[in-house]
Amino acid sequence: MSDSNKILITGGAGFIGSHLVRLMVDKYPNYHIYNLDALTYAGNLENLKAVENKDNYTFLHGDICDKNYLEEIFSKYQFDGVIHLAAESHVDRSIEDPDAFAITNVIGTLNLLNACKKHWLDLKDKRFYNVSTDEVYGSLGDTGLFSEDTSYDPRSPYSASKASADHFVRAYFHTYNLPIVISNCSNNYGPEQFPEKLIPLMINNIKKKIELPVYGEGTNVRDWLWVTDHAQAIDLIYHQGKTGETYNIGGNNEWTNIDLVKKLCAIMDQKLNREEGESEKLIRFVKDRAGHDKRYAIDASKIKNELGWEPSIAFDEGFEKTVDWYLHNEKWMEKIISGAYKAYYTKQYKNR
Ligand code: NAD
Ligand code: TDX
Repeated sequence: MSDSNKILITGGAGFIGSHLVRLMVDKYPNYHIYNLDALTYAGNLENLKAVENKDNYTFLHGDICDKNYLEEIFSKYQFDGVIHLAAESHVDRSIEDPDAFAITNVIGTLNLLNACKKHWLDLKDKRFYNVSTDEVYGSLGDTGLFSEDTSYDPRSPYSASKASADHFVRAYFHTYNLPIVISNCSNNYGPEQFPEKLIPLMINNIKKKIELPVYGEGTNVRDWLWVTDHAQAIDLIYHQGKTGETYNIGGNNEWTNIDLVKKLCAIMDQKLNREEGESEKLIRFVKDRAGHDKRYAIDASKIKNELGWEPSIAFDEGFEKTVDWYLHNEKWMEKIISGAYKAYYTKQYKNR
């Protein structure tokens, strides 16, 4: 699958999407990368400044729920491949408003599948890649790992919507031979993540000496992966993954939330010349997330053995780079914090 050269990336103005768009535009000057994004609260064109004037990049402002718009761009541009990341991505929001997740994540994905099915009369060298999450597998106990054979057991409205999308994608492979591939990845961290997510939220709060809301007892475990490593895995799977297959992607890097937040506090104390232990005093154990999955952890041996992918950087290095990025990009953060997000965050926090 190496000769596809007109690739539609959806959700390219979001956190992972913008890393992927930049990687693909730079790495493949002979490809044309089309970025379709609705610019919801989570979309941010500032993340794409480095590529916005490149000849092999086009931004398409549109909604994957708008079938007419999809028809228009599929007719006009004749894409060879789709890498689908556009989604409502935040679990807490899915608990408050599940419908938005069903609409974008399920119906939006279905619309894209239908557009591919209609326009790809010759399926040779075509590919629909669905970027999914480890959360579709449910919640682990103290031991064990999610493999590609783990049964789906989604527990939040977010993960239910992502699981449903994955099922539709596989159904289009089996029913219509649509050449698909899926990956399920663990928690990403790095620059340009929307500050509703744990790490950038905590960095911002520590910096401003605002309380640090740790859900429940902070014992839930997540497996963290450097976002560029995820983008590189997507590139590899898009080009070399086997049609119809699923690949798990993970960092082999499990942390309890409380240990992660304490590590962040320690790094930030040093960087901000604060007394050792000062930021930790901001930690508050707040009401738990409803249905909070206990532990996620990925067995990434398939992608390692079959495609040769492994995380490229150690967590300490990636974590420090992440902190530095947010500390050096205050304007990026302030623009988001002072916008519509402020009202959402204040409301969330008051409810806890
Ligand atoms: P994000 O919330 O940062 O970005 C989502 C992007 O999708 C935004 O730019 C937004 O404007 C766009 N979008 C939303 N609804 C849209 C619509 N209807 N039409 C067009 N565009 C729309 O999300 P992210 O963290 O970058 O996640 C990207 C994808 O990767 C998602 O599918 C998510 O489920 C998956 N994923 C994320 C993680 C993670 O840790 N963040 C881990 C595994 C998988
Ligand atoms: O304020 C907080 N306090 C807290 O304790 C927030 C925002 C989160 N948490 C906890 C909940 C989780 O156990 O931290 C952990 C990480 O939370 P999030 O950053 O909201 O991520 P998570 O719910 O694990 O989901 C993420 O990883 C998988 C992404 O948002 C998903 O899109 C992805 O699929």
